[in-house]
Order: sequence, then C-alpha cells, then structure tokens
Amino acid sequence: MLEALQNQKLEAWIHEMIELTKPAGVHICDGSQEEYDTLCAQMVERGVFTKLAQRPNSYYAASDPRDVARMEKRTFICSENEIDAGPTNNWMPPQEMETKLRSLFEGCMHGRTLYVIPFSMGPLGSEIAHIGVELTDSPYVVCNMRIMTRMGLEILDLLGEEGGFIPSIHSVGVPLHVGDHDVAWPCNPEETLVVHFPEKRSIWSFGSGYGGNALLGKKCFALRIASVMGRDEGWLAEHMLIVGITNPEGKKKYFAAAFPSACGKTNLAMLESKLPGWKVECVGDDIAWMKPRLDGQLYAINPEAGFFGVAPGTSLKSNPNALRTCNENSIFTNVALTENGDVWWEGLTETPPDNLIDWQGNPWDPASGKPAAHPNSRFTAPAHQCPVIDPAWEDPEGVPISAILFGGRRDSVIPLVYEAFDWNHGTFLGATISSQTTAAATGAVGKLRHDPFAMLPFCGYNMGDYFGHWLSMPQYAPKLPKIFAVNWFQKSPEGKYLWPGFGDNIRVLKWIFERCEERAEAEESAIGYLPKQLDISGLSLNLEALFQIDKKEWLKEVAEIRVYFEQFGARLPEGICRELDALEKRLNQ
Ligand code: GTP
Ligand code: SPV
Ligand code: MN
Repeated sequence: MLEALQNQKLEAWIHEMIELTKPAGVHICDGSQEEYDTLCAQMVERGVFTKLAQRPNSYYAASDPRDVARMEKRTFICSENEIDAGPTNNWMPPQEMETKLRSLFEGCMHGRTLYVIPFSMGPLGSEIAHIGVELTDSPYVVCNMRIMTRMGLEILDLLGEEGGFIPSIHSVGVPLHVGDHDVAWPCNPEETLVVHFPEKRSIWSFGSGYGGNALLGKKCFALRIASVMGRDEGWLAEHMLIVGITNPEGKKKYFAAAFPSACGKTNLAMLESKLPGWKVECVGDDIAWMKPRLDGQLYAINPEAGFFGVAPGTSLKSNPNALRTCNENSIFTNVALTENGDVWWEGLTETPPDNLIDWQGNPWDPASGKPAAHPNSRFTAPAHQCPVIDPAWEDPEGVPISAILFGGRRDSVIPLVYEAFDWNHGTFLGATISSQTTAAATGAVGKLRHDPFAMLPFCGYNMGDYFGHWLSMPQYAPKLPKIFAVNWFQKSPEGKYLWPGFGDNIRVLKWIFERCEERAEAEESAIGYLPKQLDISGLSLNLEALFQIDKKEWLKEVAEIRVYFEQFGARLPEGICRELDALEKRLNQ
C-alpha cells in the first residue's frame, strides 16, 4: 500500500513511524464518503459512536471524563533555544523531548490501525494554503479531520514527488496487547504531551483524543507551527474569525476578529443581524491566515473546512445559523443525549427534555446541580452546510480585510467598542487583551488572565517577537486594516450583562464598517476613538455605562500591564513600550 506514495520524504517518514509505533495495520485515508461511513459504522459497533435518529448521518461520542479540553500545561514549544519559545510557552530542550517522545511512542499503536491522513489547510492549490499529514491511531480523529480539513488522496497528488508537508503524529497512547479489552475512549492523561518543534516544523501529540490536542491541523499546525512560518515569511496566522458584512446599499467589507477560546468567535462569525438591511456572512470561525498582496492589502483565508464549535449556549435565539449547520453530517462530543436519539445541551432550550443521558453516558438528574452537557462539549460540522457561508469562503486568493477586532471576556473596565489611533496602537490593543478563562482549556474557569492577541496558548514562538512581527507588518502591507477593541461581556453590579450581544453585535459592526468608510463620527479619548453615535434603535439600554472610562481603573490596568510585560525583557519591542507610556500619559492628562 505504501508503494502508492510518490513522495519519498513522506514514505520514509511513515516507514520510520510504523517501525516506532508498531501498529497492527496501516490505512491510507482516501477521504471518501464510503471510508467515512465505514469508520463510523465500526465505531458504532464498538460503542464509541451512537448514531442519532433525529439527524441524518450524525453521531454522538462521549469522551473519557479526564480528556475533555486542551491541556495547556502539557503543550510544549521545543525550539532549539529556550528564549525563542519565550516566557509564555512550556519548553524543554528538543533533544531531551525527542528522546522522551520516542520512548512514549515506542510500540504505542500495538493492536491498533495507523491511519494516514493527508490534508490541506486552505483551499487546494491556494498560494496561502499548506499541506499536512497526520498519522493517528484514532478513527474518531480521522472522522473529525475529514470534516475539519480538506482530506484525501488528491492531497497526495498535489504533494507530488517533491512537495513539502508538515508531519504530525498522534496517538491516544493506549497500546492493545492480546487479551486487552479496548475502551470506547482510550486516552492516557498521565502521559499526555502536545509537542511542537518549530525549526523542524513537526508535531507530536500523545495521550489525548480531544479537540485541539488531537486534530493536529487546527491549533498545532494552523496556529503554532503556522505562526512561525508567518514570522519567517512575512504573513500572519491568527486565532481569528473572518466575516463579510454587507450594508443596506449592498457594499461589502470583510473583518477579522480575535477573541480567546469560548469568547464568541463562532457566534460573531454567523451572526443573524438585528438591523434591517445589514447582512453577515461567514468565511471562518476560528483561524485566519492573512497574507499581503501586491495591492498592499491583507488577504485572509480560513484554513479549515469545518467548525469545531462550543455547544452550550448555542440556540435558535443566540446562534441559529450554527444550529442549522449541524443538522446533518455532524459529530457531537460530550453533549447530552435525548430519549428519541437527538442531542441537547445547556441553553439549547429553556427547559431540558425529560430522561436525558448526560455527557458521561449516565441518566441525568436535573436536581444534581451538574450540567447534562460538558461545558466544553462541541459539535463538528462541515462549513459548507452553514446557511450563511460566504460565497468567497473557498476563494484561493482570500478576502481583503478592512478591519481587525480584538476582544476578551471582561465584566468591567473595557468599553463596548473603541478604535485604535493607528497600526502601532492597534498592535498594543492586541498585546494587552485580558480575558476570563473558560472551559475550552483544563484548569480554573473565570480567572482573569492576559491573553495577547487571543494567542497565549497558540503562539509558536516568543510572544515578544510576535508583537514585533505585528509592528513590522506595514513593511509588507502598506494598506493595513483599521484596528478596534470590543467587549460584549460588561456586567452590572448585579451580574447582568449590560449589552444584549449576539445578533445585536451588528450595531457595533455597523459603526466599524462606517468608520472604515470615514462616515461614522468618533470622539478622541485617552484610550482611543469612541463612537459619537451608535445605532441602538429599538433597544433600551444604558449607553453611558457601556462606554464609561474609569481613569483610576485604567491606570491600574496600565500598572498591571507594565508588570506583565517585564517577563519579555529585551524581546519586548520598543514600539510596545512607547504605546504603554503614551497611554499612561494620556490618562494622567
Ligand atoms: P472557541 O471555539 O473555543 O475558540 O470559542 P469561540 O470564540 O468560537 O466562542 P463561541 O462563539 O462558541 O462562544 C462561546 C460562549 O460565549 C457561548 O456560550 C456563547 O453563547 C457565548 N457568547 C458568544 N457571543 C456572546 C455575546 O455576544 N454575548 C454573550 N453574553 N455571550 C456570548
Ligand atoms: C479553542 O480552544 O480555541 C478551540 C477548541 O477552538 S480546540 O480545537 O480544542 O482548541
Ligand atoms: Mn478557538
């Protein structure tokens, strides 16, 4: 079978990995529907998948309760020099890590099939796209990768004899020996490691089968490795959604927006407008690759082909388009299961249906106080099924970006929206995002932490250098987007959201759109430009509270940022320090 591979480097690498991991068999994925259906049927047989009676060709999976989210503590950037991983990443000398990995992977696929997944991040043949190959012993990963990426034999053709690819190997870390009984969700949490070698541009992931730990095209390749490629080649790999906005006159612009995990990207990407005449269409909901073109603008593609979306909170009210996207051909992980073979999660309906099976496969007791669906339960759904997918979402050239938004989950201090004075100030806004942690990663939830550019867990190199790379972008693309900061999550002292959010976020997008056309008016403040007017027609709310700038709180923020920045030492660019000093000066005026 391996003889079919024309690419020598690929063949040699796969041989080496087979020798190391010792699988019982090898399967090169062709990406066909038949192959997908066969794997799903096998997983149903083994109790990994439950076929959903209410959604065509869709499945429910329950993970091991110890394997439910990204594990940031076990994620490593193993650059040759520690300083190049920087203070925000875990690091170990690459030789030492490689020795450790080789001993973990030794024989780890015993009794299992090794699947070869050739995939493209981005439309096939796009100059912005890149190819990867993931080896995995998890059929669940294969099926998710088929939805999330463009996968199949045509990728091998595209690779040809000489083409380059990002090699990535994944194992659940549970070899099967004679007499061993397999479980539905094998994993090895004690030994989990998600490792990136930025110079070699390779990925090794061991012990987890969940999300970004295991679907290696997503965070590992499209953000951690791709950010290094972008630094070296003059482009950007970002944790951003991409949307097209059309105004009532039919004029269209594209925006990209970075919010930390579980802070509203998928929702904004598919927003159903509450303002008549305004339309939002989705190019991507999680990752943007942006490259400068000859006209001086940044063009973005969505490197993914599917959505791995947060289930809880998704409803016909909050995000109807996400729900419609996962009507069929979808995989649901760690949600709750209904009596009649459908899925449910907190927030889907106001009252839960009777007789739910919870995410761990047990009858759910509403009085238990525990959620029926895990807070980081997710749907995997094909992007082309999204009713508002943008006509240009697969354009190999990408879409031109007019505005970049940065946001976080902040219950106070940060106003609803403001605009950066210029690119450097905008870079500073990205560098200073803080946000309350969510269930997307293991660890405490609701803890305020710095998450620069929403890339804290995803930057493949020194974060100080990354700030510098952003500051250097004008040299590659003279016509850069305007930059804005947004915050949908301010709360009243009673803990109620001050802003309705979701479909009403179009009101903020409208102001941004009209700022890009130099039509909307703004007022200069110490922190940036604030809207003179915002279209809140039909809403009754306290705009003053949403735009209040508390100088004392902001000066505290400045002092805190100064301490945070100290860890970057000489790698913190001058341009960022200057912005911090300038902000402090404006606040003291
Ligand atoms: P990842 O896939 O982890 O990167 O998450 P994401 O950034 O795509 O977040 P998503 O859109 O899935 O939203 C996460 C949670 O935030 C969901 O529970 C949403 O209901 C909630 N949320 C999203 N937008 C808003 C908003 O405008 N206001 C409020 N209050 N909540 C929101
Ligand atoms: C995130 O955590 O930002 C996600 C989910 O999009 S995962 O793919 O698990 O990283
Ligand atoms: Mn994400």
